[in-house]
Amino acid sequence: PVTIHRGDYRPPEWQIPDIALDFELGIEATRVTAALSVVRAAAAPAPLLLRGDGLTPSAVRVDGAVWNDWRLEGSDLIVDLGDRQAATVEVDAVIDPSANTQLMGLYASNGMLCTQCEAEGFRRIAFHPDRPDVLSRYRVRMAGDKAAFPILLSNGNIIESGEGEGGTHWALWEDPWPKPSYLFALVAGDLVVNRDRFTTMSGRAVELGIWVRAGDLDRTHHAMTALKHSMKWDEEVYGREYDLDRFNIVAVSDFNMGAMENKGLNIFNTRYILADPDTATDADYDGVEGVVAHEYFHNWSGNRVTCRDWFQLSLKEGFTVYRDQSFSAAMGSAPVKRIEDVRVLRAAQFPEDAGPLAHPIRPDSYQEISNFYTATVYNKGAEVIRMMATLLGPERFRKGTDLYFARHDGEAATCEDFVRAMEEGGDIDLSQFRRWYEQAGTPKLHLALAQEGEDWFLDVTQTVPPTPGQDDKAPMMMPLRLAAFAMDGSGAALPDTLATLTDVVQRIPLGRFTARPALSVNRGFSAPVIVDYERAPGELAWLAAHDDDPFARYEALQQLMLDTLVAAVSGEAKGREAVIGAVAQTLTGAADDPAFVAEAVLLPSEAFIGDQMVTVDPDAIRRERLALQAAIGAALEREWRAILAQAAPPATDLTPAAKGRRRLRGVALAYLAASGKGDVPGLAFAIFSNADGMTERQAALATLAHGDSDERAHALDIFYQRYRDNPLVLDKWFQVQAWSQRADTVAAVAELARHADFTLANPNRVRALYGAFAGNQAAFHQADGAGYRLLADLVIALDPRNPQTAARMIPPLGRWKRFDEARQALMKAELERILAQPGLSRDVTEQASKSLM
Ligand code: HT7
Ligand code: ZN
Repeated sequence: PVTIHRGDYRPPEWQIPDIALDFELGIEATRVTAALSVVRAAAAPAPLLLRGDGLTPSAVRVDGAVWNDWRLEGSDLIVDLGDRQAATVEVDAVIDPSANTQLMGLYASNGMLCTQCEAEGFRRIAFHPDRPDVLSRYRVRMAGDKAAFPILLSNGNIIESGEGEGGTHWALWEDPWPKPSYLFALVAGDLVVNRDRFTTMSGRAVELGIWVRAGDLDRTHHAMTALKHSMKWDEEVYGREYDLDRFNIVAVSDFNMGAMENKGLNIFNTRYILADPDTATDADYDGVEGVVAHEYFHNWSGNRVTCRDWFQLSLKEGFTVYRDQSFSAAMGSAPVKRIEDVRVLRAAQFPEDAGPLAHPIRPDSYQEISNFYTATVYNKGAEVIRMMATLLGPERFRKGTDLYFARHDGEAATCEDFVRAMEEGGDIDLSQFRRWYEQAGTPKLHLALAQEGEDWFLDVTQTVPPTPGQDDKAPMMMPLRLAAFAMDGSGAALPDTLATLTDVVQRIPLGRFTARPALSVNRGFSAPVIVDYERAPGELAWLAAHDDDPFARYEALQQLMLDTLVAAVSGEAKGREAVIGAVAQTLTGAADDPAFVAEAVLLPSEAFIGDQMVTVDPDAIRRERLALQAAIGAALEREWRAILAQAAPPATDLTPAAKGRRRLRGVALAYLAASGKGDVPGLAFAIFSNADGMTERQAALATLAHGDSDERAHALDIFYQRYRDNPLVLDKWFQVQAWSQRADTVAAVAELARHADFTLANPNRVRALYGAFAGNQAAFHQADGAGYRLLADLVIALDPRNPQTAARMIPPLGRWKRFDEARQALMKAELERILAQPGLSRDVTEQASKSLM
């Protein structure tokens, strides 16, 4: 495969100010005519290069006349326009959406037609440069059978519509805002709409529509509320107003990712639109709110200001994730949201940064851009924006974003443009900070206290580990929030302080203390780093109880648990009583802030425990984590039972307090189950049966799924019978079984893959079973390699159908260096078996071959 390098960027030789697309729609044959008005941008004459993927041109015309001066080079179309400065180039082609199993370009899902063009899907619809720095105004005419496609949607505003011959109809849409091809969208199908209105800050009325299949309308209200909240928030916090008369969202069930921000016509995975209390958990509700916001915010961070090239992806994704995280924090509990975001970062991004697929948030090269929609580009990218916001403070950060939007509106910009706007708007020198865009790897801060009389100091030593292709690293500039407290009750303290790290070794004064203070460091997770600090006895427990920063209290308790678990895995019994005491102490705050308490008392994941070890021992981690869970469950049995004895809030109550109480009940049930008390299966089954909503029902089912009771089989059967016709809920049925801590989970997953309701055609179903399984550390890493074989079999079977989704399953196999020699050999053998398949996609080839390095 060809490697594309960031340094090779050249501006486009032709611009395309206007595009007219004409579609004659059919599920098996859609005729597309693309008329591109091209204008030479380069000084020297160059032929027009139009990318294609799976297209055959049936005719080419230039300025209305048949044109023969063209050729195909691979799948691309080269049109020689001589020394013309401008022309209208028309190309006809026919595509078969029903055969499009990749779900990129124009495809059929449940009888409807829809598109997905980011990153390079437009070239599967029409010949086009298909690069984000070519921006055009689009005029889209579509015609089709009225019975099959009563609704015809595209970007922008509808200009005209009418009836055609033989039961057909047509619509003409126009988008006044120039956009790159990846933001083009079209939907045709039998859909119903939830309509609403929003009046913008300048008083313009915007018609909002959420389009779904008949029967799903009642499940769109939360998404609509989230959309209106997002529109208001972006006006208030960033001064960004919506800029079209309509904003449409369409939900489709077959979708490679979460959603897509096409201008004025977002297309969503149903998973991030449909929610009602009976079928969606509180976490699902939060997911809907966050993704609706994310895609809406792209209207400015991504659409009005887009990316010059795909190396700049984090320009729109990192910034937009930061924006959606801030929005969700404002809609609910900010500390709990921060805990959740950091948990995701540590679970998905830190391992990526420490493995063979590590890359900077602005990568230097790629073979297949779809492989770079990663936790690094998205989530670490958001952390990098967050650090700039922290360094600048809210007012100067807003000045920076105002300048960025004003300066680059209508342009295809770079990460460098963003940083420069922050520097100028925020009046700060970010020269060194730019390393975050260049260097991969999670920085490590080694901390040590120093004392001169009663003056205390913190010595910070920063290292950035080597990553593929980057052996030597320079220190990063980062904000480090910290505080220090006397543990003797004297009240002496260093209040919340922001230090800026720039050097490899740096000393930070902490102030005067008569004895070693408790150190609260990286408060709020001000920098995405790993902190290495030898604590004094009792310090973590003290901080877990007394730190005035909730995130730091959470971190202290997690670290206490982690230290205990890591010691236990290497055969050392320590700290169990301190953990139980700290959990008990934290539970005293349950009535005031149940959501925070639920997060804080949760044990670190098996994967995160593994991340602390030189060689991951999945079996010992499972054993010791279960043992600690059982000990906490038994020691605090009264507390867990008291939490469960209180009535659950009604499922329709979606206030943060109600969600928090349900979350805590789920945690309490899990602890009680771990303690092995005989009545727990019955109790869980009663919660499952009496639940008035999915949060409680799923939590009880997941708890039962770990065990071996009659209630387990019974609950799984009831759940399946009740929801077998609801794909999103049936996904949960697959998922809870793939998460199970039972010893027979590998065999169970293999069996579920043969279930009549399992299909490779639907990415949600694939992720529900195999994505959940690959995250089940002890099962996936079963010593005989059966888990690895199962995942590799999936990749091999899925690749010919959907290479993007197949490639996203590979990273768990690439973590082989973290395991013992026997597992290493088994994992590598599966990667090699994948690579030996004939006709492998570029997506899977890149991920599997890099994973072996
Ligand atoms: N910007 C969107 C990315 C996306 C995507 C990328 C590759 C293949 C399919 C895709 N679907 C959506 C989603 C987002 O970040 O908002
Ligand atoms: Zn995005």
